[in-house]
Amino acid sequence: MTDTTVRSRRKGQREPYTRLTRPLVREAGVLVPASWEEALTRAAEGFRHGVAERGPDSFGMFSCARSTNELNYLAQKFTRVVIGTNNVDSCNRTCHAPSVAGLSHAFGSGGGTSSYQEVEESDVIVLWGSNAREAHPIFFQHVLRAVRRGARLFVVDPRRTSTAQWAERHLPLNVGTDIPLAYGIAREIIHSGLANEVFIGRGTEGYADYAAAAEPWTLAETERVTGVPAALVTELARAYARADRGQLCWTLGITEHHNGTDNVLSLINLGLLTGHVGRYGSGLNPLRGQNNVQGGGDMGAIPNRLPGFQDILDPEVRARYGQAWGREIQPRYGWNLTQMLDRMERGDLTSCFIIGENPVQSEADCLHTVKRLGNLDHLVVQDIFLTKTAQLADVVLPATAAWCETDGTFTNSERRVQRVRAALRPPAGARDDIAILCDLARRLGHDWHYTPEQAWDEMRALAPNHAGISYARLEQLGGIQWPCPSEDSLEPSYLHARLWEQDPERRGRPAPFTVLEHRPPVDRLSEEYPLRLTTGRRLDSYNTGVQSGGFDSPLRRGETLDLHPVDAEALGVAEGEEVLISSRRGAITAPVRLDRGLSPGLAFMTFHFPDEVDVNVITIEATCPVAGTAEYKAAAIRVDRIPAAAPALIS
Ligand SMILES: Nc1nc2c(c(=O)[nH]1)N[C@H]1C(S)=C(S)[C@@H](COP(=O)(O)OP(=O)(O)OC[C@H]3O[C@@H](n4cnc5c(=O)[nH]c(N)nc54)[C@H](O)[C@@H]3O)O[C@H]1N2
Ligand SMILES: Nc1nc2c(c(=O)[nH]1)N[C@H]1C(S)=C(S)[C@@H](COP(=O)(O)OP(=O)(O)OC[C@H]3O[C@@H](n4cnc5c(=O)[nH]c(N)nc54)[C@H](O)[C@@H]3O)O[C@H]1N2
Ligand SMILES: [Mo]
Repeated sequence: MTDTTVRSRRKGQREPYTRLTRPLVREAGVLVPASWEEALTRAAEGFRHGVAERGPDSFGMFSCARSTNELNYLAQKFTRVVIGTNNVDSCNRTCHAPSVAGLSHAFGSGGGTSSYQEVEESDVIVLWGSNAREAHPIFFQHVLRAVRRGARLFVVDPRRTSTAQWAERHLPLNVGTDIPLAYGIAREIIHSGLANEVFIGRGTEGYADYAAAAEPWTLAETERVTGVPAALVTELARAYARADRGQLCWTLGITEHHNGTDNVLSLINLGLLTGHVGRYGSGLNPLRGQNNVQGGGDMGAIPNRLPGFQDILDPEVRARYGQAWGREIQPRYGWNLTQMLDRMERGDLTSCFIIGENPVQSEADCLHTVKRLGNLDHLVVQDIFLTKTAQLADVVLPATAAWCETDGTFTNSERRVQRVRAALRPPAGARDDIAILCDLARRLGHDWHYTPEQAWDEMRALAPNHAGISYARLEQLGGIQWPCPSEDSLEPSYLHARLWEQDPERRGRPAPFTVLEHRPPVDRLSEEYPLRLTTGRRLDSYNTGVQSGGFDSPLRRGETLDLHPVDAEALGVAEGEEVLISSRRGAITAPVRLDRGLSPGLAFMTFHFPDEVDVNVITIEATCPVAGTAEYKAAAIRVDRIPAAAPALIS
C-alpha cells in the first residue's frame, strides 16, 4: 500500500447533485458562474491555443455513451475535423472494448451477432460473467421468456448472483479462470464427438492447433484450476454443443481483466467449435454497458474507426470521409482513453474535452487519474451534473439529458437503432449537447448548424451499414438493426451467415480459432493481501452513482464489503461492522455484509457510492494490451478490523 490515507466518509445518503443550469469557469482557482458567451469563448480559446502551441494530437475527446448517436457522430467529427486528431474514445474502453476487439478479430465486425428475439427462441443460453438480472434487466426478460419456453440457462460467475439463481446450472469459477474453463468445455465437446465438423470445415481456420491446445485441459485439470466441478463442465459442454440453437452471452466478468480480449476470444472459440454463429437462433453476444455505448462506437467515437465501423487505416475509406468533411483524416489510430490518460501524465496530451464521463470516479486506481487530469492545461467538462470530474475543469458546460430531454437515436446491444424523443423540458439554462458542440465548432472556424436528423443523414450518407436507416423508416418500423445498406429492404437479424456458404468465394475470410494462454490476474494474492476482490453492479444503482445516488430508494443499502461468512468468522468481523480494506494502491473503509453466494476467499463491492466509499482507490490499473480495459474484476486485498483508536485516520 503506497498511500496510507484512508478514503472514506460517513456512510449514508449523499447530498443529491443538483442539475447544472449555468456554465462555470475557473477564476483564481475557483469555479464561478459565467455567461454562455464567456464559457464557450474560454472553452474554444483554450482548445485553439493548445492546438496552436502543441499540435492537434495534444487534444483528447471523451465522448458520451449516454448521449445520442448524433452527438457521438458530431463529437468524433469535432475531434477529427475541427481539431484534426483521432484521439476520441468513450467509456467503452472501461467496458466492452475487448468484445469489440475480439469480435472484429474473428469476424471483421465488432457487433453482437444475434438478436433478442433469437435469444427468446433458443434452446440453450449461457450467460458468462454476466449478472443480467441486475445489470441488463430488460434483456433478462427475453432470457426468462426463453426459459419459460423450456430453454436451459447456464450461468458462469464466481458469485451465486440473482441471475445465477434463475439458472438451471451455475458454474462458480475462480475469478480469472475463464480461459481454462473454456478450454475444459472445448475438450469435452471434442472428446464427446460433438464438434461441428461441417462448420469448422467451412467457416473457420486453425482448428487443429486449437484442439491440440485444449488437450491438456482434462476435466480434472479444469476442475483443479477453475474450481468448477467436472460434472458441471461436462453438462454445459454437452448441452451447448447439442443445442439446435445456442446463445453465448457475456459481459464484464469476461472483459474487465488484464487479458480481456483473450477471454472474449476463448468464448468465440466455443461458438466456432459448435457452429453456434451465423444462423438464426445461435449467437455470440456481448451485452453492452451504457445505453448508447454500442452506438457511440458505431458512430466513430473510438480512435481507430470512422462512422460505420470503418478502419481508419484504409486509405479509400479515409479519402471518402476526408473529402466529405473537407479535411484530411490522419492516417493513424488515435490514442484510446487509457492511452490518453497515460499521455496526460507524460505531458503530451494537454487539453481535454470530456462530455458525459466521470473518470475521476470510474477509472481503476482513480487517485492516479486525478493526478493525470491535474496535469492538463485546459479541461472542459460538459455534463448534466457537477461531477467530481467537472470539479477539476477549467470550464463546465451544462447539458440536457439525452435519454429524456433531447431528440435523436440510440443503438442497443442487438445493433438496433431506435429513436428517442424529448419527453421532458430541460432545466432552464441547460443546453442541448449538439447545440453546444456546434457553437464551439463555429468559434473555431467551422460553420456548424445541425439538427439531430441532419447529423444522422450526413452520417448515413457515409456509413454503408447505416445507409438504409432513415428517421422516417425508424418511425415506421419502431427500430432497425444494422447492417442496413438499403432503404428498400431489411437484412437478417443475425450476422455472418456467409460463413456457412458452400462456395468459398461467397464465404470470404474464415473465422480463426485462437490459441490462448491462461494468465491469472495481475494483482497476486499473498500473505499480506490474501483475499480476491471483484467489483460490479447492483440493480438499484448506476455506475458512479452520479445519476442514481441522489434520491431515496427503499432498495438501496449503500456500499458494503460483501464477504463469505467463513472469511468473516476467520477475520473476527460481524455483519455491519466497519472494516479497513487495503490493496497495494490504497485503503478505504466500508461495513461488512455477509453473502453466502460468494465463496470463501472472494469479496465483492460495487463502485456505486464513490462519494462515501471510493472503491476505485483500491482497484488495479493493469490493462488489456489489445483493448486497454482495466482489471476491475480482480484486486488483491486485505481486511482488518478497525481498532478503537483508528478513526482519526479516516479523512
Ligand atoms: N443496475 C445497473 N445496470 C447497469 C449498470 C449499473 O451500474 N447498474 N451499468 C451498465 C454498464 S456500464 C455495464 S458495462 C453493464 C455491466 O453488466 P455486468 O457485466 O453484468 O455487471 P458486473 O456486475 O460489472 O459484472 C458481471 C459479473 O461478473 C462476475 N465476475 C467477476 N469476475 C469474474 C471472472 O473472472 N469470470 C467470470 N466469468 N465472471 C466474473 C461478477 O461476479 C458479476 O456478477 O451493466 C449496465 N447496466
Ligand atoms: N470498480 C469498478 N469500476 C468501474 C467498473 C466496474 O465494474 N468496477 N465498470 C466500468 C464501466 S463498465 C463503465 S461503463 C464506467 C462508467 O464510467 P463513467 O461513464 O465515467 O461513469 P458514469 O457514472 O456512468 O458517468 C456518466 C456521466 O454522464 C453524464 N451524463 C448522463 N447523460 C448525459 C447526457 O445526455 N449528456 C451529457 N453531456 N452528460 C450526460 C452523467 O451525469 C455522468 O456524470 O465505469 C467503469 N468503472
Ligand atoms: Mo460499462
